[in-house]
Amino acid sequence: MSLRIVFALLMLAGAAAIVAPASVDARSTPRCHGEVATIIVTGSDPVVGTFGDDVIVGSSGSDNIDATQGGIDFVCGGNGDDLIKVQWEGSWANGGNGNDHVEAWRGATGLGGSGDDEVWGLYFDSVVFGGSGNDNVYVEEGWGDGGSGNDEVRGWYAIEMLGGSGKDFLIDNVGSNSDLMDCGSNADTYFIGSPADQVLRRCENQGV
Ligand SMILES: [Ca+2]
Ligand SMILES: [Ca+2]
Ligand SMILES: [Ca+2]
Repeated sequence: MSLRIVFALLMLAGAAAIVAPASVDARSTPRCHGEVATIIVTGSDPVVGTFGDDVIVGSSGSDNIDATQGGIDFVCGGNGDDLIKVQWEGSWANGGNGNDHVEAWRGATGLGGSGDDEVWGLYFDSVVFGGSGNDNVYVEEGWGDGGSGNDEVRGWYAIEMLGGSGKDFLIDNVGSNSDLMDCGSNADTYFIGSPADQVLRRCENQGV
């Protein structure tokens, strides 16, 4: 092996040694919904997003995160019982572990994650998911999915309400006009406010 090749190999080894720590750092940077965090919550005080696009990662404790100011925001609550609000289409929030309260406003998407969560889709066209656990999913003129577990899915002018697996209770409130109520697997209970415009699937027991 010539000296030139040995030198080249040593240079390559050196380059690898320099690159390796940087790639480790990139992996360890907190992310939410695939994006690098712009705000990392460290304390217990309420955190308010900016008027621009935010990527907010909660602490391991219970966080209060309000990302309704403006922009397209991603919020990950992580562990703890979190209170999270996001607004506008494209914005996205996931409560993560714990019993979270997630609100998705005006076209945003909200996920409760694991745990027994309360997930609200408010002010038109929001999409909300309870995830695993026994969740309460409330949807106003949008889409709601209880996911696994025994959930209550309640709609006001909801477009679609899904129970998922588990014994769910789906309530189409008086005056609602859901296109579809699918209670999912297991024996579910449902209540409908206006039967004429309702498509029911896999809903076994009508409540009174
Ligand atoms: Ca959480
Ligand atoms: Ca859940
Ligand atoms: Ca369910």
